[in-house]
Amino acid sequence: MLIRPIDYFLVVWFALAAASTAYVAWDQYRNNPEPAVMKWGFILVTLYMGPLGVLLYVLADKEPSPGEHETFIQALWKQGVGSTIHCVAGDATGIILAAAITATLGLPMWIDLIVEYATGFAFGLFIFQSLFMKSMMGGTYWQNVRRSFLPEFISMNFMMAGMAPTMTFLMMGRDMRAMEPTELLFWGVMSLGVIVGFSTAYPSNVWMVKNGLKHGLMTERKFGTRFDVRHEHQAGGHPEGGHGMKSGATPAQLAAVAGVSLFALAVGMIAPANWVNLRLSARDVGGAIMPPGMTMDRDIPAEAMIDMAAVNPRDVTNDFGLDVRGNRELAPHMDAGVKVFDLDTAVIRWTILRGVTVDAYAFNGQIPGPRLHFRQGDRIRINVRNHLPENTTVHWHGLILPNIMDGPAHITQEPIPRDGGLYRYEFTAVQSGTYLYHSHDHIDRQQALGLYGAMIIDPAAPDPSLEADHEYDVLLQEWLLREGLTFPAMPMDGAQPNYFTINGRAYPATDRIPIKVGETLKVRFIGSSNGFIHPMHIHGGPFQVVAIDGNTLPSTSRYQADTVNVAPGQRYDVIWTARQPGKWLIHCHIAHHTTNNNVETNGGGGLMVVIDVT
Ligand SMILES: [Cu+2]
Repeated sequence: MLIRPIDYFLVVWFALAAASTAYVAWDQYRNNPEPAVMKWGFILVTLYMGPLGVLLYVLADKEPSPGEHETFIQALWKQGVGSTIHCVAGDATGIILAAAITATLGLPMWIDLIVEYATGFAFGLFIFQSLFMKSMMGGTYWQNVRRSFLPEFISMNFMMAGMAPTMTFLMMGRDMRAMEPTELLFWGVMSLGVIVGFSTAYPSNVWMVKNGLKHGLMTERKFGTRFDVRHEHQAGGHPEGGHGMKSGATPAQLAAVAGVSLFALAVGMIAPANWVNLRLSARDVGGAIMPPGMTMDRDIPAEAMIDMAAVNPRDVTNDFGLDVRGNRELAPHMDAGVKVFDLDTAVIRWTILRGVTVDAYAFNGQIPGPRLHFRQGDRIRINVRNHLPENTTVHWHGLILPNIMDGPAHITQEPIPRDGGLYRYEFTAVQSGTYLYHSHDHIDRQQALGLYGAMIIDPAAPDPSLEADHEYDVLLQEWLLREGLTFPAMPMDGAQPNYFTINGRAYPATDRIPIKVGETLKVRFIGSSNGFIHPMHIHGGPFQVVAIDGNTLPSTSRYQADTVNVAPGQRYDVIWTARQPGKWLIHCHIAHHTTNNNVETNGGGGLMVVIDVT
């Protein structure tokens, strides 16, 4: 599933790479007179470098017309290309194979890099250089290994000096799908790594070809083949003595170049550890996409990344539009005198505003979760089934109940396993008033992604002083929506919210509350928000605060106010009287919280609801 713009680019890139490779392979075998090892070199490099491989091939190596290959390839820059192709084809193949295997094994990034270097070097030296080049170089296999060691070492070092930091920074960057070989992005990073590695290895290859330390491009016209355009004595390879590898480089020059190559390698492998945490592995964080602007340094633990990561759009099981509301009252079924509620968690796509959706964690496919409404004295059972991609629990905020039913993960219970785990919460409601339930496992992530709902408990004996003509619940939440992905909003760098909802909607998609002049409206403010305090204000005159955190205030303690600071976890029950006709607002008084992505639409956004008084 393609979830980011880069994914579409990569599909195009790899389609081009496939077409490029097919063209080079076809043209090499059909039209180009050179040894098989170079044909394979160009084919592999084009697979990794896509259209750039074709570019190098036609500019430096493809015979312009029959019989011209020998002269066409003579320029030193072309010989350098040939030599680098040769190195990159072998080394990169080893590196890519090693990267795919180490990622699958879940090894930390720093071990990855070392294994990749060793494998790339071994592949290049023992297979591509010494084995495939044997007929070019003459001599025995082990003579070739000895002769190729230093040139291969220099070229490999410079290549890895470019490829290693490219891989490190991109794999451990914001989109860590790049660490997973099952993701297109992993292969995209490998391709870019090869391109950068080619560029950093190229200058040393030019120097080595010039000084007879490495082969560049070659022509091979086997007698009797279609490439046999010359006279017989000019055709064929070089049966003895290879290409006359006489080095013009002095030992001092060689030592200096090799030394610098080693230094470049060390910098490329080690320096990135200043910025990214190389102790992490694909298994720790692979696949996580981090919010833009998040501080990612070398100390940041995998757990922090997982908690702040985007909801994976591939986990979404259902998609809801503006026609579906949250906070819908859930009817219990009775089981031997117990009121039984069923709550199911899942990942859904939820519309908070026309054209704006979030990927959310939800109870029963709604944000907020269903309204659990029962009576003081009721025996309650709540079956929580977990279909999230992670463990969860539920806490019944403010209730007096047995400790084992309280919900904190690893403290009073083992978390409910992902992919279908079940936990039965059962208790008797001894209190009454406005309460909430919410996740108590990785709350910072799960509650911020939507795992919360209202619990309304009617008093055993009705209290007319708490009643009003109308009731409205206000469940608050913040969202972080960037680049089409939903991240849990937190008061943390890069995780600050940009959308705000009341009952799962941002103004102007929030409800309108119709009432008549002289009628009363009971608003239950519920601090279901995860990390932000909202000073909630009602226009059109003061309200009376009648209950705080579910506790009814005695009549002497009730007070008039027009703003209450609703902190996470708090509840305020207030009764407001419609004194004048018109449109009266309920809104948060942090002005930024009444915008959508910092845009004001139709007079506001976010935490705003209109009371329509007629
Ligand atoms: Cu606010």
